[in-house]
Amino acid sequence: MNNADLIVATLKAAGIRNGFGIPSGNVLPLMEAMRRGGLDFVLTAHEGSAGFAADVSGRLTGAPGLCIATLGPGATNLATGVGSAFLDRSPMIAITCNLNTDQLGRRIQMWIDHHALFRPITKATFRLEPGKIAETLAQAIALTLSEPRGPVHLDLPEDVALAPGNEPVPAIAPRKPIAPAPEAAMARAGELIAAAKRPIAVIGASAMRLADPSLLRKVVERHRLPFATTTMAKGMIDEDHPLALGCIERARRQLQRRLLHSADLIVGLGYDTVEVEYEAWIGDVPLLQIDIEPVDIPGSVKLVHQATGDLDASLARLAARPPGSNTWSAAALAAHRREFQAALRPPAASFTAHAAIDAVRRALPREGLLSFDVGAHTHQIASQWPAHAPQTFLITNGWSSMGFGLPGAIAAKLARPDHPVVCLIGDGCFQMTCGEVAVAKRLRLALPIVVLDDRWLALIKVKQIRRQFPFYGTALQEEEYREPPAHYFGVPAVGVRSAEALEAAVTAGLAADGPTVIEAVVDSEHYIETVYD
Ligand SMILES: Cc1ncc(C[n+]2csc(CCOP(=O)(O)OP(=O)(O)O)c2C)c(N)n1
Ligand SMILES: [Mg+2]
Repeated sequence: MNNADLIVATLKAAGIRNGFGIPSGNVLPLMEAMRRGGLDFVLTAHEGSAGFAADVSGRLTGAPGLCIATLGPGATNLATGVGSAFLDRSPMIAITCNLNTDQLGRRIQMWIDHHALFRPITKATFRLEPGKIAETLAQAIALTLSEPRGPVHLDLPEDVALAPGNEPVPAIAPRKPIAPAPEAAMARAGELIAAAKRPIAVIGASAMRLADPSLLRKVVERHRLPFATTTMAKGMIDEDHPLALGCIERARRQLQRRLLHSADLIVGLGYDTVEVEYEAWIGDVPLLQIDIEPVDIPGSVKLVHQATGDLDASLARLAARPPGSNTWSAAALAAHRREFQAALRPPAASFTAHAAIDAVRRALPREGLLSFDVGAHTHQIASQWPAHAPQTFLITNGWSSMGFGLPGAIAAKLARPDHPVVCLIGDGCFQMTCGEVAVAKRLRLALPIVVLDDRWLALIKVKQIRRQFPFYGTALQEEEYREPPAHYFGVPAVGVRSAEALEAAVTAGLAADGPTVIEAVVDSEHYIETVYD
């Protein structure tokens, strides 16, 4: 057994089943240990994708996601995905395989200081050293899984990987919850909710990591609290719930703001300001914040109270408090939902982006997972897509990097092979990550990859319009649309020009024995109305 075998045995003991990355010679000892030890190495087309895939694995499996890269350019590519796990708070072990110890710091091909690179985007960065491998790994795993979760980077010099590993595999410590909020703070929170006449709960990204997500539903039902969510928290409570108001600060956000401004108390439940800062939308409405750490707000936000501590514990306490008697009527909430959903779908004779998104939703069963990407389509999807369960709506909104959707979908399908998974991305994002189509093919994943082909970096185009800049540098395709090639890397590709054809293609793609690229040629002109309202 060498140190690489010890690392692999420890990662497996932590529940990790695969690792994403791209090798070099320096990575080979670790990859060989993975092969021998039965920890699958998944070759990606780009290290950034390996990072995004590991981020999603971490969210879905409960074990840290694992990504692996070589030194220098491998590490800088990987950093884009590691940053996602950092701002979006996913558990992740990111390993860079380095030169031999005596070469570190010298002017040698590809060398850079990995610790300096990863320090600002990880919870910690460690060098793996002989005699301290087990201890360092145990510490890294405990750290990445503790709240707030986030990536830990490990640097592995090649000579260390190959040296005999005579340490025992360490015990993996059970996850320790953070301290609960003080009883008095929760009592005060309960009183404020009970006294409010028009309270609205806004569920945020910390709630994605609840051990028991059903506590959210218990809280809103107990207090009859209408609830909205941020983009990442969609599905934490089924959006078909009669108290659901939908997503805030995305498409048709003015409509949502109007309702939020009519509240007399906003109750932030696990609201992480990394997705959208409170001052962007809260106005003068008083804020009650219930989260795992003190809220980040400027003086203009009227914070009336905050309860900081383990979110499961806080919600369990709130769900047990006496209910209040607010004045919301079910009819008013239903009318708001109808108005919001109608406004997202302006009528048009053409095949619109919103019609395409609805067609994909119809084709994906309720329990299916969606992984999507960053652009105007993100806003539209976040507002109009009904999400029915936790962990079915996969996006980065803290890091907000293009390129998340396709590797995220691949990782989701690996983590949930029995669930239908669809990837839905913009054409700009597809151009950035289309090499990953070959990865899905190699893994034989039944994965429809729907590209919203609107020929623009539409989100930036909309911003050009709003700011009265001429269009420049935002067109992806200037010539007439031509049908896609028969295949990308052996993956069949089809072009569709109607909602019916798209729905049929996604249904067929879900039943196929490998991925399908479906290019939906859409008219996204309505984004100027819906996305930037
Ligand atoms: C890595 C990265 N580069 C640039 C951006 C800025 N950006 C946000 S959305 C977007 C356009 C995305 O285009 P596309 O995938 O076609 O989606 P659309 O806006 O057309 O729906 C850009 C360039 C980003 N978020 N991430
Ligand atoms: Mg586009």
